[in-house]
Amino acid sequence: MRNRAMLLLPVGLSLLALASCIYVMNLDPVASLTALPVLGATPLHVTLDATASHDPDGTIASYLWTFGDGQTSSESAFPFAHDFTVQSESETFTIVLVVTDNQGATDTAVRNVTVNPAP
Ligand SMILES: [Ca+2]
Repeated sequence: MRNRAMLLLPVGLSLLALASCIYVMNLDPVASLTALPVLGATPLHVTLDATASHDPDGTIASYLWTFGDGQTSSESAFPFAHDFTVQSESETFTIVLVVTDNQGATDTAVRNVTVNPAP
């Protein structure tokens, strides 16, 4: 009887550890963005698309875009456009997309867009 208890204890502890592992396990989402075009004259009308973003074990709960020009957006993944403008000098803007999955994990994708002054 005592031998059986000593055998079952580690098995029980292992199962408990495994269960808690599965409970907290969350695969990170994958952020993916396309920006077109990435080079052009001001005002540059850039189409942004994050539909390739996904979460392997859940869903993407939110999207946060930072355009590098002081503006942000929480648009969904569906394609939308953002206008980039410069004055007299060329400028490169860094677009950052942060996706958050349904369990709070995040991933980031980055693209640069260069805008030249009007010819
Ligand atoms: Ca996940």
